[in-house]
Amino acid sequence: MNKPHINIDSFWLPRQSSTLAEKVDFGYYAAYWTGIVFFLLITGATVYLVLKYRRRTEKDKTSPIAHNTALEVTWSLIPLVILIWLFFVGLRSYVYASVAPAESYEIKVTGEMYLWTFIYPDGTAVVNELAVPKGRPVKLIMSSKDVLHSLYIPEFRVKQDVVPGLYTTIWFNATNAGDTALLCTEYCGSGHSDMLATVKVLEESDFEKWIEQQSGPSDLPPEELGKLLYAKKSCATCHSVDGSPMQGPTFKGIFGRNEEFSDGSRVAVDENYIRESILNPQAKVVKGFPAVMPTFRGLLKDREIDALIAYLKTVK
Ligand code: HEC
Ligand SMILES: [Cu+2]
Repeated sequence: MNKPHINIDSFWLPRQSSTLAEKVDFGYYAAYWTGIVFFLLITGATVYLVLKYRRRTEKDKTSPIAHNTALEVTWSLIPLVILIWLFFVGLRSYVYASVAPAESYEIKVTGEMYLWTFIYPDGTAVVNELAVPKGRPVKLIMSSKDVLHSLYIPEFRVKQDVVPGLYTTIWFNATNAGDTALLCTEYCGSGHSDMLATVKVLEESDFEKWIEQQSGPSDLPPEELGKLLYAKKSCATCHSVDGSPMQGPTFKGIFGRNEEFSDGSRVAVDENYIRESILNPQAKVVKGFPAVMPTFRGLLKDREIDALIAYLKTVK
């Protein structure tokens, strides 16, 4: 599988790909340059004064200056004004990021160990791929099925915890067509670093087409549709087809295999067992593997499950 990647075009920060990014970066660079200028002023003055007024002879004495009101007022007021300005720079983008426009396109997001599911207004559910229209506000309404996760899209400068039993939201308006990365940024377990998704920013017309295509082109033979779904629905993050063990057992030679479960029982893999494994994965847990497979109930249509079964039969 291709790992989603982040476009970098400056030394400190990723590419700006949302309307928020510019505002956040302005705040970042305002604080950054303020820091640099004052560092140079203060250490510069310190070094200069230490050298200039160093004690040269035994008789050298500093003149008895207690204070200098004009100087002290100046060096207090200027930083005060700068700090107040920085506060408003931050406040402005915070408010902008907090309030989604009323006409936002809403997508539901579920985080779980270790994948992301995105559910569109028409009920289309997509795993580990978030397609969004370019130039239109999108609001994510997020929750977690298990532990604390956090959704982070660096190029959009948005980040928010995803919490079980609670809805949190973020919104963005994407400005660059193309792919970028979405990641989980709250350590959530052994598969945390695989909890990645691709964000696809599409032109409005391509976006409509993408939504239509999600259940797969209807004229594909079942094995091919199954192969497509294996990659698209994230099965590939946990199941290999070449025999190598990942989070879950390999699909190589799965059909007809005599599988042993953690309770010691056995079953020969057939259509019903595969269907059950997809819809109710905890019913039979393969020996030697943790019971971490998420259920795909409600996320795969019957036609898609049939296609996956047809594909698994071909993986020898
Ligand atoms: C987060 C990782 C993960 C994802 C994603 C995942 N699985 Fe699994 N799967 C597992 C694990 C772990 C097991 C073994 C434990 C168990 O049986 O529950 C398993 C078991 C299975 C089994 C039984 C395998 C056997 O050898 O008996 C099937 C079939 C299966 N998964 C199909 C799928 C399909 C199809 C998808 C995609 C739609 C998928 N899985 C996505 C982790 C995952
Ligand atoms: Cu996570």
